[in-house]
Amino acid sequence: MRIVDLRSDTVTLPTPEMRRAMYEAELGDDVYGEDPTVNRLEAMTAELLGKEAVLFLLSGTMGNLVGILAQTRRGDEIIVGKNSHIFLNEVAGCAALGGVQPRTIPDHNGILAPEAVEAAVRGANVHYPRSSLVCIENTHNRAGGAVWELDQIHAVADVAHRRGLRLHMDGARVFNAAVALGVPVREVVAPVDSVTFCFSKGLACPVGSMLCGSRDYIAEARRYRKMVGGGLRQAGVLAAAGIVALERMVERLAEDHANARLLAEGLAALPGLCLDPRRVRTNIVSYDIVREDMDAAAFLAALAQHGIKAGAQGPRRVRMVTHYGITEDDVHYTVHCAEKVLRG
Ligand code: TLP
Repeated sequence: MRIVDLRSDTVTLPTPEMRRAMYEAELGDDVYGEDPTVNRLEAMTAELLGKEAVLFLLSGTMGNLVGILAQTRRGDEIIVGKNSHIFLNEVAGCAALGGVQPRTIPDHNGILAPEAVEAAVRGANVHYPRSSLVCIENTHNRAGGAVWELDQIHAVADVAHRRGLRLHMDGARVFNAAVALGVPVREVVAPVDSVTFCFSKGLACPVGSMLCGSRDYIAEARRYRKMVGGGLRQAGVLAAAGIVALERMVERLAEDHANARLLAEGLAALPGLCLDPRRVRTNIVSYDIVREDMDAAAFLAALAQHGIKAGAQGPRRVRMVTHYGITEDDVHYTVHCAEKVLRG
C-alpha cells in the first residue's frame, strides 16, 4: 500500500549524501573536544547564526532543557506560552530536573504579546519566585507552524532585557521561519540570548540539535549537557549529517512550505474541515473537524485505511506536516483520500 506519512517532519530519513558523510566522518572524542566533525559543525553553526558559541545535543528536548538549566537557578520562574512545546511536551523537565517553575501566558497564534510578558514579570517581593527567562517558540508547533515577525521578536526581547530577564528561542524549526520570512536565519535569532534548533526535523538528519549563545553561556551549558548524560564521544558520525543539512537542506524547506499550502488549500475546500490556508506559512497544517459525526480519531483511522498517517492535536484537531519525504503528488493523493473519507 502507498504510505504518505504526514505525522511529523521528524520521520524524515537521511539523504544518501548524509549517509556517505556519516560513513566517512573524521572522528575523535567530543568530551575531550577532539571530534573534528562536531567542532566543524559547531563552528559553521555559530557563523551562520551569528552567535559566539554552539553546542551539539541529542534532541530538541535536551537542547531546551540544557538551555534553560544554564541560565536559571532553582526556584526561578520562566515565562512561556501556554501552548508551547516546552510547557506541554517536554515532560516538565525544567521543573523536575531544574527546580524551575514555568509560568504560562497566552500565546495567540503562537505569539507572546510584549504587554503580557511584562505583566508576568515578578516584582521584588520575598514571596515571589525570581523571573529569569522568557521562552518563545519559532516556528510555533501547535499554532500550525506560525512564524514570528522580526519586530515581534524584538518587542519581546526589549521587554525581557529591560526587566533584567533573558530570552530563549525554541527554534526547533527556526530555518523554516527564516525561509518563510525570506531573511537570513541570523536575523531571526539576533534578538535572543539563546536558541535551540533541530537537525532531525525538516533538515532530515537522523539525530541532533544545537544550542547557541554567548561563549560563557555555552561553557555552562556544556556542563549541564554532561550532567544529563549528553556528553557524546565520537559524535561526528551524527554531526556529519548536520553539515550536509546546513549546506544542502535549508533552501529546499520552501518546497515543504509550498506543499503545505497546497495541502491546506485542498483540505479547506472539503466539507467538515475548518482551516484558513492563508495562515499556513511553513510546513505544518493544523485544522479542526467540525462535523458532529466525526472526530479526529475517526478521521485519522479512516485516512489510515488509505495509507495516510497524520496526528491528532486534540479531540477534533488534526495535524499534517510536510517534509523531505513528501511530494506534490502525495499532497494530491492525501486531499483525494480526505475527500473520499469526508463525503463517505
Ligand atoms: N516536536 C515533535 C513532537 O514532540 C510533538 C513533533 O513531532 O513536532 N520544540 C518544538 C517546537 C518541537 O516541535 C519539538 C518536537 C521539540 C522542541 C523537541 O524536539 P525533539 O523531538 O528532538 O526532542
